[in-house]
Amino acid sequence: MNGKELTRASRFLSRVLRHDPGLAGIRLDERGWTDVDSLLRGCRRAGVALTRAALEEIVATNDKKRFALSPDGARVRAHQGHSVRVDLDLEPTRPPRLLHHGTTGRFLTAIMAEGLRPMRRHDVHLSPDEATARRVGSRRGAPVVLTVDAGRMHDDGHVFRVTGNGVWLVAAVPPAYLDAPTGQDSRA
Ligand code: HQG
Repeated sequence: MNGKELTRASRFLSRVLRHDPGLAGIRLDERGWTDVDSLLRGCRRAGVALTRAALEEIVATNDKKRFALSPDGARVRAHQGHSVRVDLDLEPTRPPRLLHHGTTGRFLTAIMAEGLRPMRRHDVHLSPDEATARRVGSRRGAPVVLTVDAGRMHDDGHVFRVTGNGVWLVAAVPPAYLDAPTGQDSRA
């Protein structure tokens, strides 16, 4: 497969493994895993020619390391980002003192008033570094990077988890723990 075909297959896998397993005629188990052989058959039926080798290449080289193979290589799942109900079975973990969330200006007033909400996903996604948050925000327009007082949230009882590819998850971030760049905080 060439780069373009791999990207297309990777996008399709994101949709199937996070949002719509029915597209490939498969099911996810309660932890989000699915059997690789059925997945490859389902992808072929849906018109996305995917071999075992190509899947392994996608898992290894995907820019955000979105997917994981089980240790025996028989199953695969998305690390995070699901809209279908799955329990990723991640341990509650103490976060670093600060985390970051990349968004864009038009959401800022709502976010500073009601906090960060998971919207269509299970959790709010936070990045350990500003550069990653900036990339996330730039998917939707000129990026704005918010700082989250994660250490204080954790001390106040909010539960954080971290995925295998380094994304921090939390149910919501109330506005009191958010900082916007100078001049952009509508509360200021
Ligand atoms: C915004 C991608 C109004 C939030 C990325 C975001 C990430 C609010 C959007 C991962 C709000 C939701 C997640 C509120 C939050 N009012 N807007 N109260 N609270 N928002 O895509 O964090 O490519 O569900 O700021 O790289 O952008 O899929 O979340 O703009 O890692 O692997 O509502 O998805 O990774 O958008 O991105 P999303 P996100 P993948």
